Amino acid sequence: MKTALITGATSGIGKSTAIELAKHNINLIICGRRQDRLNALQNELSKTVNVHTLCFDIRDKTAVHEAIESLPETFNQIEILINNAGNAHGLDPIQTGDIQDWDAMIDINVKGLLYISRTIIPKMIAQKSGHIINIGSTAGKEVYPNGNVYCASKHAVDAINKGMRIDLNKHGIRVGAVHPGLVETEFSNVRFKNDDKKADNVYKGFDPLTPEDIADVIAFVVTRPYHVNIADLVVLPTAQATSTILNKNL
Ligand code: NDP
Ligand code: 8X3
Repeated sequence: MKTALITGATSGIGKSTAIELAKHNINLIICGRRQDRLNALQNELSKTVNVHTLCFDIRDKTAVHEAIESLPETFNQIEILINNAGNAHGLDPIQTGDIQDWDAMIDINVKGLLYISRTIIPKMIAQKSGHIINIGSTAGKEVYPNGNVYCASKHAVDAINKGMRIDLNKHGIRVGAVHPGLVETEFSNVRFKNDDKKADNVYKGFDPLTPEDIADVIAFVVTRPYHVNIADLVVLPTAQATSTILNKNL
């Protein structure tokens, strides 16, 4: 049985991906900062597969390293890495953007993804197997109004995904990205700092993607035969034609 490490498994796309991969008999290392949620998910999924929890802040490179080094022998061979942890913080024009929000997005979405990848990739090279799925976004393909720094962080993920694929190709490690459009998760609650009414409005008036839709796609990607690498996949709700927030009244 393979083992997958999923960052950001306490909510949304990461949590749904854990549930979906368990159905495919993939053992799981689930990560996030909320241990209570990790415990609840572990209890739920342990009936089917082996589940280990790692509670750390992905911005903290020492914590990332220590968490991976703490893995017991049975979870030490990570074949699948789902780089999913991330969020938007704020939706402001560039001239009034909150610098703490900018730091958070760059530290989590870009540097955090790099820290965990840098810790795990050498192990994948040594074991001669690995598959990395980077969760980008349509915001990493096109910029939308007031999306500035979030979009920049996701453009960085797009570039890192391509760079990883080039560098790891000779080691036989598969690398690919899934870029979702609007998915109804806790994403907008975080973006709008728990203004839940505003967050709900993002998904009013159309059918957004669900986290299960993206989990389904990720499960498809990781269950392809070894010679197939899904390199770059954009997944939109049918109502969305391009990178934008459809509700203009936010
Ligand atoms: P959620 O807010 O529901 O989930 C975000 C996850 O990231 C949580 O599990 C959270 O865990 C984790 N996370 C956030 N900050 C940190 C941190 N500092 N350290 C460790 N973990 C962290 O959002 P989504 O599920 O929607 O987002 C998942 C990914 O999908 C993100 O990369 C996002 O950019 C991307 N995406 C989302 C879209 C959407 O419309 N929802 C569309 C396109 C891409 P915890 O708080 O417990 O640490
Ligand atoms: C998340 C999609 O459009 O809300 O990456 O920024 S969006």
